[in-house]
Amino acid sequence: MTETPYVGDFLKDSPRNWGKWGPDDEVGSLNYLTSAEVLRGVAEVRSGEVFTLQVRIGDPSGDPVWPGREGIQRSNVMDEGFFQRGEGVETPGGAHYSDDVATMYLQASTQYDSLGHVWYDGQIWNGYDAATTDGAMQKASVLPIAERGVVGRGVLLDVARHRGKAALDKGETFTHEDLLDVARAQGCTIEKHDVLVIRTGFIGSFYRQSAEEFYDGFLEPGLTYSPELVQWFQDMEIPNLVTDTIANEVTVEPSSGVTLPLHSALMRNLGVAFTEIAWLEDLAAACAADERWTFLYTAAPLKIVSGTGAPVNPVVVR
Ligand code: UVW
Repeated sequence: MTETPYVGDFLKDSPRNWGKWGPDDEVGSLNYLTSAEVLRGVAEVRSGEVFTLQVRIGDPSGDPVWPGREGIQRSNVMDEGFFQRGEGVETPGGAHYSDDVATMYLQASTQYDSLGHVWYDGQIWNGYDAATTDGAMQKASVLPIAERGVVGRGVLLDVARHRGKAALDKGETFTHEDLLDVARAQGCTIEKHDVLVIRTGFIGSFYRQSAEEFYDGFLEPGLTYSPELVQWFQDMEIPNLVTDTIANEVTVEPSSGVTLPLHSALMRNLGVAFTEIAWLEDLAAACAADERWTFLYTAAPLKIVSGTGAPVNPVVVR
């Protein structure tokens, strides 16, 4: 059996955008989303329908998370019961209130990863030193993305529907050429600077089965690395990849055995923003119903100082 290569060797010839937006850049390819791109997105709005793309926090099925992470713990620490027991802090006027406390992995719901979330060779996006993290990201955290916001023209590529499946199988892969085929079949085009929204059906399937079944032999379906695919993202100047999987790419690249190489090739090297665990079922049904697959995509992750990522509820208007 051949040994899995080190990701730095595997990607040694992969293109990089380090320095392209200056030595202090922390939002990478989101720089492609200029005001003109915002207007290009606005021009896609026809019917005024609104879709929110976050999964529910606190759903009885739990939270779909990467193995090793935990779902979100929310507990109530103040409600009418506290006041009736004399444990609430009464305020002048006598109105009562409720409070919840939540503990969560920042990657445990629909989320933006920071550009510094994944690295190799001790360097994160733009060449910043990964070691300066020191318990709190000093560079390329999620905060600059949150403060900037993300608005542009989005295109939904429904790979699952194209393959006639409710959801892709575990480990099932597709390439950028498959995305072009899907776009052709849908009668839409992928344009330069589009926010790519890719549906695999995988997160939808989380809610239709037990957690045991979902995590058994955990291997997400998704885009699979090739130099051509990375070059296509580079040529198309894709700012943001949004998918309904936990990690936006096939868990293990089949030919090399490398885990999540697109995190390194696209996020670390090109500065492509990653949005994961998106809820796409309702949006996809609407797009299929009237065969309109492009829309205004907007997202504002939470402003978490030094965050490795931040929960988000993207809003699509079509
Ligand atoms: C990992 O970091 C493993 O995945 P994600 O991008 O989903 O956080």
